[in-house]
Amino acid sequence: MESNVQDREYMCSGHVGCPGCGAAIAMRFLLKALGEKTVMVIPACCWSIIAGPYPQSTLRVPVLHTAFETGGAVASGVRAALDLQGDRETTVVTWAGDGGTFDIGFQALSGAVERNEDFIYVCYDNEAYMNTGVQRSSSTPYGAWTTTTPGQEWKKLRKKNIVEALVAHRIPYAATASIAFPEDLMRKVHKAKGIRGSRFLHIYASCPTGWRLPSELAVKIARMAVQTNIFPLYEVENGVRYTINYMPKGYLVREYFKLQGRFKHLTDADLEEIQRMVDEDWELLLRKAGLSPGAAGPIATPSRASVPFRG
Ligand SMILES: Cc1ncc(C[n+]2csc(CCOP(=O)(O)OP(=O)(O)O)c2C)c(N)n1
Ligand code: SF4
Repeated sequence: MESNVQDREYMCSGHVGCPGCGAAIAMRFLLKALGEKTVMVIPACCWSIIAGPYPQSTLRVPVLHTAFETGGAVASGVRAALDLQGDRETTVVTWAGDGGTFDIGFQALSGAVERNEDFIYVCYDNEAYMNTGVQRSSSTPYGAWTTTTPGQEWKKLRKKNIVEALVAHRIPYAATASIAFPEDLMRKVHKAKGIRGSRFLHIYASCPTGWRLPSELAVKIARMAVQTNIFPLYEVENGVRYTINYMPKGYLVREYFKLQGRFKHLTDADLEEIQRMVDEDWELLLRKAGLSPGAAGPIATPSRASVPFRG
C-alpha cells in the first residue's frame, strides 16, 4: 500500500524512552506532519526525560520544559510572544501526558481553550502517571492495576472522556488518534495545523513498562484498542460535527485485556461488565455521529464473539 509518511525526520535517534514507548512513536509522527516551524511546550511527564538532558535534545525543534500544571498557559504566552514578533507561521504545540492533561493541567487547558487561544494541545495518553512510577490518573481505565490501585483495589471507576470535555468548550477541532494508524494521525495533525484557534488531539500511546506488556506488542495493542472500540478514532468540528474515521470490526475486548499484565486479575464477569461499558460508549458515539447502532456493523451482535482477532 502506498504511504504518505514523509521521509524527513524531526526526531533524532538516541531518545531515552523505554523500548516500544508509544509516546516516542507518537512524537515522531506528530513532528513529521508539523515540520520544523514548531515550538513544543512540554509540562513534566515522561517526555521531559525522553527528549534528553540539555544541551542535548532528540527533537529538531525548540522545546520549553514547563511546570506540570501550566501547559495551556505557557502555550498561550508563547503564541502571544510570536504574534508580537509578527510570526504567524510557527505552530505552538503543548505536548502533555494524561496526568498533565486530564488532571493537573486541566484548569490551564480549559482556560486557554475557553479563550480560543491559537495553539494545538496534544495529550499523549498512556493511561497513568508513568514518569513517577505508574500512579493512577483520571485517564486510567476501569479494571487497571496501578501502584495506587494495587491488588483488589484495582481501578473501579471509568476513564474520564477528555475529548467530550474539550468538545463542550466548542473548540474548532478535537480528534482522537493512535500510533497504530499513522496516516490517520498525520492527516489530523495536518488538518489541525491549518485551523486557527484551539485544537486538541488525544493520541493513544501504549506504555509497555506501565502496562506490563512486551515492548514488541506496543503497536499491536494500540491497533486492538481501536478494533475493539476501546479507543475509537473520530474527530469533532466546532463542538458539534462528529465524524468517525474508522469503523472497527468490533472484536471482543477480552482479547485486548489478556495481553497486558495490568489487567491480569480481571475475572470473566469483570470482562463482561467492561464489554458492556465499551458497547454503551460506542453506541453513544455512533448516535452523536448521526449513525444508528444497528447500521454500523457487528456491534453487540452474538456473531461478533466468533470473530478471531488478527491484528
Ligand atoms: C506540581 C507537580 N506535582 C507533581 C510532580 C511530579 N511529577 C512529574 S511527572 C509526573 C507524572 C506525569 O504523568 P503524565 O502527565 O501522565 O505523563 P507520563 O509521565 O505518563 O508521561 C509527576 C506526578 C511535578 N513535577 N509537579
Ligand atoms: S514509562 Fe512508558 S511512557 Fe514512559 S518512557 Fe517508558 S514506555 Fe514511554
